[in-house]
Amino acid sequence: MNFSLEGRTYVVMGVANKRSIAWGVARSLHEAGARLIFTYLNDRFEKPIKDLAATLEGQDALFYECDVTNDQAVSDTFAQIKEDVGTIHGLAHCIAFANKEDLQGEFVDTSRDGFLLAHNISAYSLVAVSKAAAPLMTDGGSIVTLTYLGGERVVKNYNVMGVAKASLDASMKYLANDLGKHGVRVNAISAGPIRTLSAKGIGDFNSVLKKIEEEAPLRRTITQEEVGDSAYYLLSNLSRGVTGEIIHVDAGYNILG
Ligand code: NDP
Ligand code: N5H
Repeated sequence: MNFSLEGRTYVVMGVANKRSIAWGVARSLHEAGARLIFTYLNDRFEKPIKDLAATLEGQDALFYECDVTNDQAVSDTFAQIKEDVGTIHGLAHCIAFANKEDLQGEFVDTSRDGFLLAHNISAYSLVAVSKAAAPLMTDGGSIVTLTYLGGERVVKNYNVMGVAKASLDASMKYLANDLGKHGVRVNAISAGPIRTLSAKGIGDFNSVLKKIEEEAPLRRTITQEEVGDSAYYLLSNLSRGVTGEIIHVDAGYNILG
């Protein structure tokens, strides 16, 4: 079995900084020899991501601005990628957003706008991006998204994001069914809590991490690198028989009742 991703090209969406899960994915793919394409929200994030990517030795990365709420931006981005590199072999979707006020208190208080915003950025974006990216996967391909246990069961404060993740999980399965006939697989990784920019400022995050350390089967939290390596598996031929699946990379926490 050849574990190398040499000669293969992957799009990584959602690197905000070195703590991002997307950055863990990028590093695992880079170590396996892949060529990387990064997308970022707007020009505010262009320099930070370019500086970060410059630390990947020998990596000849490409960069595109892509706000996933903008249909034109999504189709323009993948049209440009097609022109610049031709075929891609996979894509990592590591994007989510909800208003801060909707990530505390009670879900019943969620506004219509807050609900739609969270679903637009965190769930519909996978559909839009998959539709634009799949035609570039002419040798077959693999798409991976990032989800969380709060989409499967009620987790305190996750609220509207839990409902958006349930939509993301179902979207992933319907996409897997549609795109399978074109040789494109679609899967999700359900990551355990990791301290990232998104998690910053969220009350009680320390106690969430402490509970995992006390109760998860492995008695510890997980890292960006561990999510990255599972994404590498899902984005490579090692997982060629797997689609429509959610892999929990959470030290086993989800099996607890
Ligand atoms: P980060 O804050 O590092 O990443 C979130 C990313 O979403 C940022 O890069 C941000 O881009 C991007 N984003 C937000 N809105 C848009 C938009 N309109 N268009 C394009 N990009 C956008 O956090 P994480 O690494 O934690 O999050 C990555 C994924 O992992 C998310 O789906 C999250 O729900 C999931 N996850 C995280 C867990 C955790 O504990 N951290 C646990 C389980 C799942 P920019 O920086 O340019 O604003
Ligand atoms: C149960 C929990 C803790 C409570 C809920 C956390 C939900 C987090 C997800 C979203 C994506 C966070 C979010 O949208 C934050 C924004 O309102 C403010 N932050 C930003 O705008 C920063 C600058 C940018 C970079 O962030 C984004 N997203 O663009 C869940 C935790 C135990 C696990 C967790 C943290 C899950 C998850 O999905 O991220």
